[in-house]
Amino acid sequence: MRAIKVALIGTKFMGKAHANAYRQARAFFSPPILPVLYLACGTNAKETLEFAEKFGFARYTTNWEEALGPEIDLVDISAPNDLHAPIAIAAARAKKAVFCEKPLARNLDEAKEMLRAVEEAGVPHMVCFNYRFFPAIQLAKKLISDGALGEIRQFHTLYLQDWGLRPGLPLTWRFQRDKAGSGALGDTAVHIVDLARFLVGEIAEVTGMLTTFIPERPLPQGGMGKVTVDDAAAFLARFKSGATGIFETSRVALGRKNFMHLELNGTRGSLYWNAEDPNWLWLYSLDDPPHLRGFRRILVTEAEHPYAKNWWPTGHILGYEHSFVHAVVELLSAIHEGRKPSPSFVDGVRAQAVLEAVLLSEGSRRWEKVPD
Ligand code: SOE
Repeated sequence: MRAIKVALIGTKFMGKAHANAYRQARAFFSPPILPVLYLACGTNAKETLEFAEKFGFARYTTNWEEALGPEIDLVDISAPNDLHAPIAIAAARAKKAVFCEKPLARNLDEAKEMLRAVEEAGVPHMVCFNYRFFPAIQLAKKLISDGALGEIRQFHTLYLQDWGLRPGLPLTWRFQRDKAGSGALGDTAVHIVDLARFLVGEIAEVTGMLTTFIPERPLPQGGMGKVTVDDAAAFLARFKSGATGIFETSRVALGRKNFMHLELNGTRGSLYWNAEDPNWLWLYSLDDPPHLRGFRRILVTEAEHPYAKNWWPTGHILGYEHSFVHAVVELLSAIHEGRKPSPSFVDGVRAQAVLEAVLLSEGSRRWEKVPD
């Protein structure tokens, strides 16, 4: 059984989600390649040691360049957005497989540079758009691909959170353009843009609106610092297929925690899903006899459903962390089979191109084409 040594850079929210995913992938999916938690990289030595001990990494460091060492096979980038490009480019040049958190980069140029680096190096590359890997989203994809919804006409999506309202929340990297690239646009809208591409298809043009409701936040050293990114983003989209899309995201929508809602309306059926209740997929189908038509909810935990048989008996539901396990299984399987993992850096660039067009339209107050 082949094993690959993983260097994980980032020990906060995403670092925990990824470390947990490698451990659970081994335990529940017996992947063809076994991930070995080899090196944990963080910024604070004490915290990184604790993280390494909790998750079972062989070594830890506060110098991410140690991830380029000869013993490492896979570099997992779960660090803030401004580190995605330098780490991915260096890892590619060191011939490592690269698994990068979303958004791929802070902007389109940086994303393209990262794609060039991994393609020139010929290394496996994947972006962690984890929401694709909820069983219900995989089932939705299958229904759409099988034509169960007919032609998709409309895509409506909200991704609302309210952590940005936490009293006294300091000016962290997520609120600084030079570190994050954008605010809710690149942090949460990027997920629903990826799901739109996954479920409906490529987006041709957009027109958008970005808003910063809270213009400054406390600095750790005291005083206030200027917020240089959006708290909320909303945009309209026309897909290349002719379908229409309405997107909205916010990190200051009071009362909404991780409220991602997707709805697709087709000519033969419609479906909707919500990330806060992720085991249910709601479906309306003209294939049902007229007297039985209505949105019905499917509990996506049957053995026949994606991933479900690897976990628990039917009805024993899954959660947020399982989407990362499934993403890791896809990465390991793709590496084993010698094929491109999906979604790859190409998907990361395509999503970044949509965000770039929204940013452009905010300035131009016009519809903007999504660059190819
Ligand atoms: C914050 O908005 C955040 O942690 C995102 O960065 C994640 O991608 C999302 O899954 C949960 O919310």
